Amino acid sequence: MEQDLNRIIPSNNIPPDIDGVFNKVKMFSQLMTMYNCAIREVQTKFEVLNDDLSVRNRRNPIEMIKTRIKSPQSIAEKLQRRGLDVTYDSIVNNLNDVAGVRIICAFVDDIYAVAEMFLRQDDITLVEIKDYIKNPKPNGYRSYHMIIDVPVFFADRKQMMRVEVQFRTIAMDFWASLEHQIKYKKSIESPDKIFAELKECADTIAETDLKMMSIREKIIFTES
Ligand code: 0O2
Repeated sequence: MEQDLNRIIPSNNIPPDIDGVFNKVKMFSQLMTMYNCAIREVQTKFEVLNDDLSVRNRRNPIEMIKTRIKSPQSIAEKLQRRGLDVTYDSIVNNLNDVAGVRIICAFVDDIYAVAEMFLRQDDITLVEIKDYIKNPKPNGYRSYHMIIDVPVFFADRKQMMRVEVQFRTIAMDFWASLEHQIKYKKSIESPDKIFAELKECADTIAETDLKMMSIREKIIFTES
């Protein structure tokens, strides 16, 4: 154990407030556990909705659920970018997306239907909606974002925890994943051309999503 600690903090460089440092690390780790619990609550709610809808309609509106906790580095970068302190309180008060749940649907109208059903649950508090499907970003990004508070029952208390839920179609998710990877690549040849091509792809994907929806309508309509 002592050896492990020496690897993290060399013995000739121990900060005078070492207990304070360890206390902060412990509090940060507890906070991340709380966000993880909130993710599990939200994930379960969507799984239940999906199971119920698949029995009723013989079709799963949700194709996939992805979850993530923001990394300590991304948390610090986002706060610093906004000129805010990197502290426990600052994380809780200023960041909406430490806990993230991504709902991937096959069809655009499933996104709105599932989002509405989720919001009807009386323990969910809606904080904000950003509809980047109706109002895409200039780069072509499309997704339906929802910031919500969900109650989590811990050993000694109930606490509302903030979670960002992003809804996308499979195609929008494919696009966003690639765009995200490219954005963080330091050395791209002719980036303007690539971003223009990506914007074109985003528009084609949006058109295709609409066509897929109309094909599905025809299948459902003509099903015996
Ligand atoms: P990561 O790595 O996914 O965590 P807010 O969080 O609401 O206070 P912000 O960040 O402007 O403020 O909110 P917004 O615009 O709703 O974006 C939040 C998240 O949406 C981003 O988180 C991305 O996950 C996703 N997103 C938004 N715009 C784009 C985009 O142009 N391309 C891609 N690929 N994803 C996007 P992070 O923290 O940026 O990243």
